[in-house]
Amino acid sequence: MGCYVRNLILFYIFLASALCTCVAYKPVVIVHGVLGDGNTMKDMSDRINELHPNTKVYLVDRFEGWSSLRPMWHQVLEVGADIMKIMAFHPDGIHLIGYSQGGLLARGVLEYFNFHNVHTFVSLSSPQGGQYGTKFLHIFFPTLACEEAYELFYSVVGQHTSVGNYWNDPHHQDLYLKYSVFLPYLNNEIYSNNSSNFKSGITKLKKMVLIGGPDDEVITPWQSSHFGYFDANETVVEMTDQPYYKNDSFGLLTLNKSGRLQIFELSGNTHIDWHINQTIIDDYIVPFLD
Ligand SMILES: *[C@@H]1O[C@H](CO)[C@@H](O)[C@H](O)[C@H]1NC(C)=O
Ligand SMILES: *[C@@H]1O[C@H](CO)[C@@H](O)[C@H](O)[C@H]1NC(C)=O
Ligand SMILES: *[C@@H]1O[C@H](CO)[C@@H](O)[C@H](O)[C@H]1NC(C)=O
Ligand SMILES: *[C@@H]1O[C@H](CO)[C@@H](O)[C@H](O)[C@H]1NC(C)=O
Ligand SMILES: *[C@@H]1O[C@H](CO)[C@@H](O)[C@H](O)[C@H]1NC(C)=O
Ligand SMILES: CC(=O)N[C@H]1CO[C@H](CO)[C@@H](O)[C@@H]1O
Repeated sequence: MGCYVRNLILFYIFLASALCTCVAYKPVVIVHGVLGDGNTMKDMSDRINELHPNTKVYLVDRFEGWSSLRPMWHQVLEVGADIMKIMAFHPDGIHLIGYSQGGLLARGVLEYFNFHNVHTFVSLSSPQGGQYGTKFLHIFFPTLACEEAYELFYSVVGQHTSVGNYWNDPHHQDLYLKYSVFLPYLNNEIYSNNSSNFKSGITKLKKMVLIGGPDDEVITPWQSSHFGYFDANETVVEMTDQPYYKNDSFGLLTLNKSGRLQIFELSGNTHIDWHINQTIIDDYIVPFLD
């Protein structure tokens, strides 16, 4: 009888530890925005831990401040190498959150390091479709006119800035495709040896969550956060009407068709609000970090 009780207790201990492993939340990596640093994402990290106790959260601390303007591929390779090391510690998978430029950087990591083990990718008001707007431009280049920025960005020199890498001038698409070394490749708008790898990095995600909204004021058009973008008349073409969506060039259609693409349009947030607004963290981000 004593032995039976002991075995029963051992069994419950075994069961409890098995359950503990089951409910453990996957680690989360957060990529900060342009001009930001790891610490700017600390509130989000703290809140994730309040709601999902014991979650290991890694804040990317590379390319902080002005160095966030370094070329996108350079940042993708360095940050990606860090994230690969984190993944090696967590073979059951991780979640990835990118805010603003950090969301585009994170997409670059997912596509380039297509053997990643990311389950949920959250893109928080990121210029996924590119950027063409005065307010954003003037944060870095106060005297440059939006209409003329292409002359700087669509050049070999201009491509040495992150902003140039995703500057998407709807009136100069020929130059965009000719000079931009980043966004058209990431979108597989230009076919390359890497195209099918890039796509597989997206289609293996369990979930992609896109968050953005009309009061952003910095991401222009704001629909870029949802893969929508300007046509030649500066009319916004929604994601589902974009050629790269319709021909599934990098996997968005595949994600959507299988119910793995979640899009949230939220009003009342300017660009600097997204990562500190607790409603957004609680209701639109944390539920996907299981
Ligand atoms: C998909 O559409 C893009 C336009 O965004 C085009 O550049 C690309 O060549 C197309 N790819 C395929 C495989 O049709
Ligand atoms: C792409 O791959 C093909 C075949 O493997 C190779 O011949 C070609 O040189 C590659 N192109 C580039 C730009 O690496
Ligand atoms: C832009 O507007 C003009 C005139 O309204 C129209 O003819 C043209 O087809 C439009 N172009 C696009 C890309 O929608
Ligand atoms: C994809 O997403 C859009 C908008 O989020 C939705 O309207 C559409 O029905 C979805 N499904 C497919 C197969 O495109
Ligand atoms: C936070 O976001 C929610 C959802 O968009 C919005 O309704 C609310 O006004 C925002 N709150 C603050 C303080 O910005
Ligand atoms: C951006 C990128 O990944 N470029 C690589 C694509 O593949 C070729 C080789 O096929 C590499 O040389 C590029 O660096």
